[in-house]
Amino acid sequence: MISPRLTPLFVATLAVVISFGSRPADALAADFGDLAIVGDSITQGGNGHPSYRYELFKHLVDSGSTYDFTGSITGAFAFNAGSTPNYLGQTFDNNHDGHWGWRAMWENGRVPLPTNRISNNRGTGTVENWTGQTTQYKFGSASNWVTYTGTTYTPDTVIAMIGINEISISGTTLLLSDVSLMVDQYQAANPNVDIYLTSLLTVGSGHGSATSLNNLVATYNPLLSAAAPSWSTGTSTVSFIDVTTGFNADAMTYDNVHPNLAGERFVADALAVSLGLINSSVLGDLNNDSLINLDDWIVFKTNFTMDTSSLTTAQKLAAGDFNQNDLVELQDLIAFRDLYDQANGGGAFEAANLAVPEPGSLAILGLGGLLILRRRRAA
Ligand SMILES: [Ca+2]
Ligand SMILES: [Ca+2]
Ligand SMILES: [Ca+2]
Repeated sequence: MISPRLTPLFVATLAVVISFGSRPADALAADFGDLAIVGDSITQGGNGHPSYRYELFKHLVDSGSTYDFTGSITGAFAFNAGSTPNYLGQTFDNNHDGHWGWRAMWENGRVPLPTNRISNNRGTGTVENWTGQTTQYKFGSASNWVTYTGTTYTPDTVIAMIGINEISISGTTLLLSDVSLMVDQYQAANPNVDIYLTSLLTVGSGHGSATSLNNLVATYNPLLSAAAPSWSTGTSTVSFIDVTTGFNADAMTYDNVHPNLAGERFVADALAVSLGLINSSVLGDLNNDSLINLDDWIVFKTNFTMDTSSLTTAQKLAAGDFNQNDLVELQDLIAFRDLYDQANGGGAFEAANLAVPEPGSLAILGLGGLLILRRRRAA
């Protein structure tokens, strides 16, 4: 039994992040061109939460990547994105195709968009409308065609997280088919488009259908992972990105479905690693030699208690402020321990006797921190 304090969110975050682990350590700035992030409410944001797109924006800025967020919608559900301050002098470009409450079956036009799903800045149209391939879409019924008059774009890159609103209705096979159709439509708009399909996030235990939904998600994500590469063409690469392993929906959502700040960062960090935006392939590799070992512990100890408030997101992670709370502290130490154990085997951190803080650190950790470490040892 692990107490809640022993399972901080970012430990899980980093656990999944290092599982990607195949990017060259120097992969940084990339050119994403016109970048459409597509999905549902988790992608649109609202209720004062800007969505993971804002945290991904910071990674794009940090890495010096070129991109233009593009999409048929600007802003959050009900225009309530919360606070999205400029980052390193750059403004958050809130263009996207995240549609609050929508389903893949509507976005690809297979099923008419219900008339009650367009209010509060939820958008209109279909992928084929957004990408300028047609101007008509079915609205309310299969016989009621209306004209799309919104923004159009030709994406160079698509990131899509879609399906949680329909997986219990469609089942995994039909959902996969609907996502495949969306891929076809984006490839028709631009034969050279790069498409990243993310796993679906789980929902929190307080959700009324948590067990059945999470079972469906657990079935669906591997299916998507297996299918996505097969949808690549000679000029268009389709990839799967796991943003779910380690996602703790109880702790990382504000309503059992939509990510809170920790959840937004979790998703964005997983995306950033997979997209090659973070400087090391291995989080916790503080000296950037692609290994997690004693040398990194030495760096971590040196950085302990560092104020990282003036650093970029990437720099915070590189300094050991894994939870990005502007301080390298106990929670980061616990995260480092788990990263170390993942790289070197369960219990490796304790076996190396690295957990003994130096005298100066003892005072900083305080009694609570020591108790946590001791309890962990006894567990
Ligand atoms: Ca834009
Ligand atoms: Ca290292
Ligand atoms: Ca920290």
